[in-house]
Amino acid sequence: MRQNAVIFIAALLVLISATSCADAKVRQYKVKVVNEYPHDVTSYTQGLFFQGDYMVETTGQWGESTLRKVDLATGKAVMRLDFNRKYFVEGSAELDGNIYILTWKNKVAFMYDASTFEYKSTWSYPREGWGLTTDGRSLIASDGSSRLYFMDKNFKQQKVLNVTIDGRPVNMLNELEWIDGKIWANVYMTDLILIIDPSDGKVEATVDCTGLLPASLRDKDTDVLNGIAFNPENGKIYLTGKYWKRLYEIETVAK
Ligand SMILES: [Ca+2]
Repeated sequence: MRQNAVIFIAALLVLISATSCADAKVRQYKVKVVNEYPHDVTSYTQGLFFQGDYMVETTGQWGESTLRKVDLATGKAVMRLDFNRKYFVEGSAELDGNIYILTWKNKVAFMYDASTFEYKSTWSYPREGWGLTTDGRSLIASDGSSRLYFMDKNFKQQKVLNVTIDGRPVNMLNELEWIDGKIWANVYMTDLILIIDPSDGKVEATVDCTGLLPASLRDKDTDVLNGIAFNPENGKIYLTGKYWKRLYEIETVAK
């Protein structure tokens, strides 16, 4: 697995560097840290989005899966739900007053009331759940492939978007966030985020997050970048990772 991951990342970097020559339209950004906040190191971040001034986060792993409403300044949960250890929770998004939550391999998705965290429904789900976001009308999900699945709020599939750079598919799309009419997607096991045009799946820009979490804040448990949240009320963008000690407000700058 680890060897496959290294090969995959190497191939991806070759693809992106080749693309930057072949297709000048793919813009390349890096990140500038504007603010940093504490992040719960027990949080294996899978889903991240804003609800008013609060961050909502879903976390994965068997026996560690949670839904949390988090105070940004302290990183502490003001509301928290713990899932039965038979569920490995993945991405999450809020649509029309409900929070939708995917699971990795359980083939179910959950729906909770967004303000009370009251359980509402369990839906059958046809594939692995990875990331989830919404454009305000559809749920948009990844499954670790290069495809993004658009579904209505009853999980009825509306369309499948194939994500490509220079005509070639980009696999391992993970955590998602709808930002200003574009889809931002983490590429799993890399420091790379893609900015995707939802109309045709073409990657318009890449955001290189290398070095975002400094070595001084990493330890043996620190895992990969995963977690993108946008606060539409102030336009701020936040990033974190699995078991990271920090959550960052960032801006993109040309590379
Ligand atoms: Ca997100």
